[in-house]
Amino acid sequence: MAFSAVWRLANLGRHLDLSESVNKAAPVGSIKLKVASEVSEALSLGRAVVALESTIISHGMPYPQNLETAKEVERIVRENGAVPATIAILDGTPCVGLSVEELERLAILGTRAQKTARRDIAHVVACGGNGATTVSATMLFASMVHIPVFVTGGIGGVHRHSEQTMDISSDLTELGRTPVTVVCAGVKSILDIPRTLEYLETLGVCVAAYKTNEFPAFFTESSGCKVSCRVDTPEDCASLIEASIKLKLGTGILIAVPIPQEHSTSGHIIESAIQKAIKEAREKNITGNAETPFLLARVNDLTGGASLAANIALVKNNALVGAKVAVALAQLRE
Ligand code: PSU
Ligand code: MN
Repeated sequence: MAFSAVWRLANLGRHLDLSESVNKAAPVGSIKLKVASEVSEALSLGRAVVALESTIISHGMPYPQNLETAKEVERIVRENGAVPATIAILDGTPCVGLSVEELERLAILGTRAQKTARRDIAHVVACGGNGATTVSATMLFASMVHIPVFVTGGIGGVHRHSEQTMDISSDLTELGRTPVTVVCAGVKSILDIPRTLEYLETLGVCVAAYKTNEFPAFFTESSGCKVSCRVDTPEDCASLIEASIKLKLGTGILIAVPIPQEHSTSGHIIESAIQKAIKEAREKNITGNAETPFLLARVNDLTGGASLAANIALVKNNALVGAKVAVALAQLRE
């Protein structure tokens, strides 16, 4: 087993000098949290670590592309000088840093793993289940062990028609309460992008766009929505993160990186597939946490795999940027 430590959260505070805000989030008592030896070593030495989520593996992509992408993303993080820490709950134990066998297990489980947002964590732990963590749950575990940077493809947001459904992803509220920086390619246009940005403003979340003034729209580079903060280098990102932490703002940061231009050409074809998939979801009454996985899979079918290819390309690009940000942050703190 690749784990040097089975840390008890109650003790973790002493080992890692968890801040008050983290202790508040951490259950006190005998819940175990497994941290891979490579990750705990890097954390204790102040080296760069990048957290990665697991719902993108189980629910975001089909097998075997999910496994190939997960491994490739970890490789890119390593190649750029950081240690990857994919986060999931396995047999009821929250794990920070997975072995290749564990990544395979999750990838094969696919949607049989439970999609685990913050609200689901206690249930999955209590029944000893396998939980693939969404952005909200991944942020929470990353903050418990003090990993400041987290890379994914896209986050959840305010859904279209939310004025009727109240469907607003807990990823947004987590960004408002947990000090972790999420590097992503924006939110998909399956969501309501302007409302997502409004909601993040309400929650006090800094939204920064990487090398652009506009919030990207996942499959395409621009959404038509301006952001108030632009960052042009990993060092810019590191300074922003450090300032936010030193100010004890307690909120997360969203760094939105546009999809590389060569992969964004199919964006408009994908957009019409999205419209069709949303209509189908309405007709089939697919709502709640089933909606995002349904739309992702359906859009992939409708585009003959083009959306999956673009998704994989942008996740890899985010891993590259995120690793560089984590390295720049570690250097800033030396
Ligand atoms: N967006 C993607 N791919 C994904 C997700 C979002 O392009 O796999 C996943 C992430 O794990 C995110 C979650 O945290 O969906 C949001 O789900 P919901 O909309 O149910 O909150
Ligand atoms: Mn939802």
